[in-house]
Amino acid sequence: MISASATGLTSGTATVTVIADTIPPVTTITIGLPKHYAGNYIYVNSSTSFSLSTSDDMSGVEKTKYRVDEDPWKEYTSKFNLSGYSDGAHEIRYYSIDKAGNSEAEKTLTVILDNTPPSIGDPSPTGSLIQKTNRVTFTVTVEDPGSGVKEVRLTIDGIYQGLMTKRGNNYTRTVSLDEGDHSWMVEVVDNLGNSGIQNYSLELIVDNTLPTISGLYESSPAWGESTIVSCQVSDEESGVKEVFLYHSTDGTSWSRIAMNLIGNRYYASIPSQPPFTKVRYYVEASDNVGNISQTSIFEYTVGLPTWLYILIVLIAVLAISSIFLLRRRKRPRPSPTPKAPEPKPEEPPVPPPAEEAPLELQEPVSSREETKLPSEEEEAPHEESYEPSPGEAPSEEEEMPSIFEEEPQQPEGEGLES
Ligand SMILES: [Ca+2]
Ligand SMILES: [Ca+2]
Ligand SMILES: [Ca+2]
Repeated sequence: MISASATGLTSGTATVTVIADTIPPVTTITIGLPKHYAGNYIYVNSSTSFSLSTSDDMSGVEKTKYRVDEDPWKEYTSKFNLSGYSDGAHEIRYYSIDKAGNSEAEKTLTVILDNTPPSIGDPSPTGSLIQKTNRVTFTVTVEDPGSGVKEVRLTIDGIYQGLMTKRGNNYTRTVSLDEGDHSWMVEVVDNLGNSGIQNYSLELIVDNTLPTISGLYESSPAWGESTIVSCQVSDEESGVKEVFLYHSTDGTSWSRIAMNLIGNRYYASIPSQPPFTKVRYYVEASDNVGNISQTSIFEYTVGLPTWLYILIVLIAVLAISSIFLLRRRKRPRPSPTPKAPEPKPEEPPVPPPAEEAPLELQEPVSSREETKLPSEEEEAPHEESYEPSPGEAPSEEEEMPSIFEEEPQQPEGEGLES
């Protein structure tokens, strides 16, 4: 009860009801744009505004205060931002007091400030580009440690080409270009709209011509010798990268040997193969942009070495000459056959023994001797062996071989016939 008195007033009573305000006000914070939520993190940049609104149940709001990190408390009058603060995490604390003096407990909002556009690196291609086709793949690496990369845009010669596609940290896009000079631009944007631009230049040279292989040479191989293959290779645009020699002995499986440039020719050797082996080979050359040319398939047969040919010829010559020599040695011996005329005078008596022989065979003689010595044995002892045996027997043996000769026999046979 409250009592009051004043002069001239009649005393009386009045009742006033007082309601105590014991509930503090409630303050909420609103984050403006731009902002980006990622998991539990809130990304903002220095243009992002923060506003605080407060309500109180009874006595009304007396004031609202806030501070950033450990800065002094400020009385909130209008929205604010984090301009002037460095990138990274920041804490915004705030509270209000009502007119009854009730103070709200401090509230805290943590945000990550990101004012930095994504970084752009490893641009490709730049400078002079020689390649097989006019399809050019542009590549850059783009990173943003803050709110993250949102877009990477490609512009060539002032014409927007579209977004580049992410592959790991790389962003690529393939475009068809004419040969010659070009400028290209990459524009990057993060999730808060922080953007950056890089410009590059490029000269495109298209090499779609194959290397030229000429002057192919192969050493004529023989047994035990490797085959040296050499050739010249040239390429007008990107230049010769590699030259390989392929060879096969069965026509299906191929072995590859790198050919080495010595002077202005490329060389490689095929290992030695057995004589009469058929070896197939061809040469393949590539330029620095991947154009590949091949020769047709060539074939050779491994021969015998020259020294072996010479040896064979020498052996043949020796063999022929020795045969001639042998014949010559045997021919002079027929000359003693003049001695044979000596028996010739005795030949006339020969026919009679031929008649006597059957007579003797009919006479008592062993049967086995009949077959072996039909007429000569018995004739010989009768006429020749008894008389000339002491001195002439050896001469007969030497004369025997002369019988195998055809010429000496014929005169005897003729004599017999006549
Ligand atoms: Ca209150
Ligand atoms: Ca950023
Ligand atoms: Ca070429």
